[in-house]
Amino acid sequence: MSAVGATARARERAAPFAVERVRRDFPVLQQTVHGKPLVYLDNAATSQKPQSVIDSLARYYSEYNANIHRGIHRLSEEATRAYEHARSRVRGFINAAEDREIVFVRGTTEAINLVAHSFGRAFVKPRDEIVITAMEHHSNIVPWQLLGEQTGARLRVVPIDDEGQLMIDEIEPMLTGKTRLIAVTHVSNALGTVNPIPRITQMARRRGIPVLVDGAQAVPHMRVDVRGLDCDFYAFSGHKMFGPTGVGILYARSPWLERMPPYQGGGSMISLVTLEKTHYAPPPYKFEAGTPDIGGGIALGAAIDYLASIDFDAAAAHEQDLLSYGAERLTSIEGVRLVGRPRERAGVLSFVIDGVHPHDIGTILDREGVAIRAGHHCAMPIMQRYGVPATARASVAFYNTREDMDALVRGVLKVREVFG
Ligand code: C6P
Repeated sequence: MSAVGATARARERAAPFAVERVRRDFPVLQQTVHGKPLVYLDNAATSQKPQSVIDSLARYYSEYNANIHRGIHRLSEEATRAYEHARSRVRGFINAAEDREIVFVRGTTEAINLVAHSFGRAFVKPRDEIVITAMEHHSNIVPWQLLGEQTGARLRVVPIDDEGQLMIDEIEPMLTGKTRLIAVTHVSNALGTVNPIPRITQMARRRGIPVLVDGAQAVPHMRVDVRGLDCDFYAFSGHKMFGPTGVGILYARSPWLERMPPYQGGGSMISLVTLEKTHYAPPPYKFEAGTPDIGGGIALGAAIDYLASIDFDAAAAHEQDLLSYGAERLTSIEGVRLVGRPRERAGVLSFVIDGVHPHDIGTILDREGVAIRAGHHCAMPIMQRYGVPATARASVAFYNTREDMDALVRGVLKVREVFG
């Protein structure tokens, strides 16, 4: 799904998606809220977890809980094996070349902070420039501002148009001898825009500029191939892709990991410590100080196994159907306006209703059993760009249905009724 045409072709090719069957794998979805069947449309904030992921966590804690890379006893060996197996599953999932390019972190936020600290400390100097875009999540803005304060580097910001598309032609003139990094989201969490990452990496590659991609909102919705994208860094969170909270991934090309200094010091990231000097472990361990979220890492592997067990292309096509159906139905309601109409969209429909604060939309929908997010979505510059304080955001996963979109629309009609 890297272009409109590709999305349309995927839809044509894909077999119908067995949504009712996959819904049974997600225990949370089987409940009522305020006496109504739960309609969970807050997947961009965090996705629900299939039973196999929950079982994987429970199995680790009930059968082989032990610290990893340290013990020589059986449980520790078993936990280490399972954790490293999960690393391999992640490598395959994003088509990285080697396991050592996969660094376990807490989530997208920590992954980007790791690069800002480590890459930033080693390679960014006063008056250097980091290029970001106007549609970034705060996680891909604030770490670069902090780096700027510490180093004297400055940010250049690629603007977006009224539809919520990146103004791609503005990028090339921004790239100069001072540009140290381009940091760009793959999919906007507030608008749903899918950005043309290969075009950006092509421009960057010609000038030897590395590219970091925030993949938090992409991995749950499309096949990601880091080598196909040709990016240097790719960050994502386990909890948005049907895995647990507390674990995420930084992919980095191994030459960078070799050259970058450690982010944090402590246990596990060393090969030899004397009171005078420390020799670091090779990547990825150099960047994994302290005891990680072992159960979480293993369960992230289980989430990838789950995704491998469903027809992912059919799931993606099903989501596209939900988004176009939902967009059409919502915009047919008087006073409802979508914020962002990108050519290619994933996951998210952001909207506002004339004269109603998005928080009121969220509250009324909740009484109908419909869970959405209302607010600035940790993307305040986007709200400023569109001159709104907040939006209501419905975000889908493959387990949502057209009936869920109908429930959303019924709820929005109720909002209109209440507010006249
Ligand atoms: N967006 C949302 O409701 P963490 O919190 O580290 O797992 O992910 C941060 C993050 C980074 N980039 C993008 C594009 C994101 O969407 C998010 C998380 C959630 O939109 C919570 S604010």
